[in-house]
Amino acid sequence: MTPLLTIVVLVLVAIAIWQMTKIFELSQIRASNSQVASETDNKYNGYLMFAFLIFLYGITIFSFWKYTKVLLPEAASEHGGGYDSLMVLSFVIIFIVQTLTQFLLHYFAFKYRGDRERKALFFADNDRLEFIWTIIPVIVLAGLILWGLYAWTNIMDINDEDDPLTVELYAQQFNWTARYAGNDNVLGDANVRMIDIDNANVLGLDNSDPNAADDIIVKELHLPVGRKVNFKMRSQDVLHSAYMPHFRAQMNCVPGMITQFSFTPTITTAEMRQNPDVVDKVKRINGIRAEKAAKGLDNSDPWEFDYILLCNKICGKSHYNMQMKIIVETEEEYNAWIASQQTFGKSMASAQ
Ligand SMILES: [Cu+2]
Repeated sequence: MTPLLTIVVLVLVAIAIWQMTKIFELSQIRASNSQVASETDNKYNGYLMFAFLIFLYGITIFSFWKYTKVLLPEAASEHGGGYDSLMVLSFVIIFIVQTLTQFLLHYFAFKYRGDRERKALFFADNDRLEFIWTIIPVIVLAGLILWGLYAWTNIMDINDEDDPLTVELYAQQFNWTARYAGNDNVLGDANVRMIDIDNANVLGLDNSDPNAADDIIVKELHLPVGRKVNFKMRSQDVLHSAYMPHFRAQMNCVPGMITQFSFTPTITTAEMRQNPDVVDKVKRINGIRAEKAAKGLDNSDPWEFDYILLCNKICGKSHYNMQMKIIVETEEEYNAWIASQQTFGKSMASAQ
């Protein structure tokens, strides 16, 4: 309440000062009309244009310096490299065009600042100029769009070639569950209407479907490196979005339908922890955490890098914390882990 009152008082004080200056201005009798800009005003505004340009360039350089380090490390999936190249090229083009056009905009505002001696040149149109500023964006944008479409069709080409692992990602407010298809690599039928919490059937698997018995339901996603994974996404309640930033992957999870995404992880968790960018980031975060620990604050335990699955649709009050750990490991480690997990059939048998 106090901050609100303070803000209200400050706003009222500002309005009072503004009104008082207006009264003061009105009480001044002026010989000349102050509403018309003088030569000094024009010059002053012309140079202010340059000052603003310097401010824009300054804040750009500052942002590069300060925030480049919070960007994601190298892509950990097969398609991620191509995706990153497309993004970098788009950024470079936008950066060059923005730097040039901002300079021209502000320079011309300065060059053609108000001058009583100068008369404006009038011409209706210039075909050559219009052609140039139409054709250049057309070529550049067509190139970007074509490359984008090519990348999109490649990434979204979900098929069963190369013996992919089938994994379901199940979203609900506010957590993720993963389901492996088991030995047959076919997910059993499931429907939210068949959810039976009392019998631990949390994902609503169809008991009568023989494909369901060997399915494995887990709360931590393990993936073998180098093997393609076909994800099938479901949602129990509202729109969620399965976002795996390190693999450059995202797909909406929509109630009532199954959506898909596919990628091949290329870097294990252990290898990614050695990546210089990741090492740097972990060091920085643990520095902050050490400071917190010294002050006796929460969330101050040392942090270790892990891949992560996040929800990227604002789905409710605990959306910010809807996440699941992803572990990319060698084929052997994965096989050992999956063998130690209980199948749906067994967990149902022990629940009854
Ligand atoms: Cu969500």
